[in-house]
Amino acid sequence: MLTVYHHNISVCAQKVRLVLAEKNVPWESRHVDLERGEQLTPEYLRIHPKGFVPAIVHDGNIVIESTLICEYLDDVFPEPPLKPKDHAAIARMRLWPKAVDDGLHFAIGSISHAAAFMPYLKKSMTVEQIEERLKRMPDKGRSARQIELLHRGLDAGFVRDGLKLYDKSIGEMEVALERGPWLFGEQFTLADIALIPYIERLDRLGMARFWEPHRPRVAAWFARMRARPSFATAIEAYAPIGFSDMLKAEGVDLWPQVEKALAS
Ligand SMILES: N[C@@H](CCC(=O)N[C@@H](CS)C(=O)NCC(=O)O)C(=O)O
Repeated sequence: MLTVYHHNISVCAQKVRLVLAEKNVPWESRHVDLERGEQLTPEYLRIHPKGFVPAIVHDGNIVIESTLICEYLDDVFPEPPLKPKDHAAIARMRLWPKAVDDGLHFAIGSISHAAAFMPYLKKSMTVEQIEERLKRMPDKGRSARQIELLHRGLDAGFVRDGLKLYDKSIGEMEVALERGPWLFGEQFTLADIALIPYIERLDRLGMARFWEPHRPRVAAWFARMRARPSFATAIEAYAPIGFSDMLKAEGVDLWPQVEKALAS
């Protein structure tokens, strides 16, 4: 029995759903309502003490942290394998999920909040009300960052750093894709799964110019990824439309601001 605690547009949850879809493993869904703070209930904190999605419970065993969950699922459900065979190659492949955990995850959170989530909240709340709510967050460092996002948007220093990190990482993807259709050559691996939600989110935010038109291999990789049945099952089915699509729908183009941040 496999239960997955997830959220429809969480990038980390998307990775786990992608692995499950690639392996065609049945699972039971527990959607955690992050907007209503369900991740902080005592029941959920018993599963994930940090109050994050995703988490899985497999035959009574709890596994947390999306990268570790993906690895676990690949070990327990080996077909089709999502890792190379050779140990040295596995270590190199793991540099991609590590890059996500070391920086891109933080970056996409900041960029998404600055570009779309904060403007979305501002539609129903005043800046003062949002600030009041953010001040109540238990993690004071995070609270301070969110307040900075609220006021400075894409101009906040750590958002600029996130945009620059993305630019560098997408440049590295373009180079890696010289060797084959996937990040690790001919084989589709956990490296592709680790990155796709983070590229998909940028696309939804209207920031495809990170790779279009000057990084054609990344563009082709993204198109190949979107054509896989797992993309429809694990990503599109859960978020046909979300507030990350708001900018495109409203015709807002943040690219001039992104370009300015990248040049700063
Ligand atoms: N390193 C963790 C990060 C998990 C994480 O940041 N999850 C976000 C959604 S993508 C979350 O649950 N946020 C809830 C919150 O911020 O309260 C992982 O990869 O699983």
